[in-house]
Amino acid sequence: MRTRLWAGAGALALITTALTTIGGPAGAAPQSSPPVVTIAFSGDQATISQATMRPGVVEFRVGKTIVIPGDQGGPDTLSIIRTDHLDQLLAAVPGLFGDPSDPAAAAAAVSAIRTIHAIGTVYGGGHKGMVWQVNLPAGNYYAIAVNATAMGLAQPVAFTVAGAPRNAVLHSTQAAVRAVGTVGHNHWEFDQPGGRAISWLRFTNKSHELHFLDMAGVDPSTTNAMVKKALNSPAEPKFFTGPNLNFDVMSPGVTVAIKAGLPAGKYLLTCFMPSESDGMPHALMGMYKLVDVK
Ligand SMILES: [Cu+2]
Repeated sequence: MRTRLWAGAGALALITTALTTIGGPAGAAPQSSPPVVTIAFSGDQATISQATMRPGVVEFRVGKTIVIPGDQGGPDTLSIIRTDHLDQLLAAVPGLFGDPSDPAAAAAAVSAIRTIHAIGTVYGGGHKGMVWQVNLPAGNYYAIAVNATAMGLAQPVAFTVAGAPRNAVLHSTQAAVRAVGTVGHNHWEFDQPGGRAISWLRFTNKSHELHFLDMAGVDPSTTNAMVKKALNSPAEPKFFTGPNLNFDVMSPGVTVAIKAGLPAGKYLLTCFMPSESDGMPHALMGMYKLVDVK
């Protein structure tokens, strides 16, 4: 299985953007609807529909994104990052992309991810069509195509969160995914109380490392042994069925509500961010889980 780091570049064969654009019924309306903020690209410049907003829940919608050229290229993701050290953060990103079986590259990945963790907070991100809500505290922010910007192909856009706090309640959800564990020992939890069809999914990073969420439909016959074998093989596994939710990197302590109509079936949860312990992609350290969506 080909692994991905900072979920934007690669794995395009698995991406079905339609999945993330299908919304279910609105469900219970929040006490006050959050501002809807569109992030997109115009040429090589990221854009945002409002440059200032008050602290509280914001609903982000991803419009046109930048396309990275080449065999491993394709449409990039747009992420929301709070930092006072953008240049330093971007300079660390290429360090994530080495071959983890090379000790020098693994050490570089450890250094890179620790730097990014220390100087920024990432509030998620996604491909074109992705919609999510997140509670933003006051601070200096950027909407940024992380991979393209680190490659010199794109420019981020700054925005500011300041003023009196607003509503802090996220959209109601029908299921929850949590990344939990200590550094080097991350795993997934999933629950769908009541078994109602999923139109919004809650994703919480309760761990101490950064993670992205890759939730891919798999054949009902897929077993943990088959996943483990695939993770240790360069070949593409045959168990993927098509539906795929890719939600980009999120820092510890962050919770989002993602608008995603997930058809019932078996799914594989993975994350391939390099570990702060040894630079290995989390999934290869056991951060994968098969779950049944009702
Ligand atoms: Cu991870």
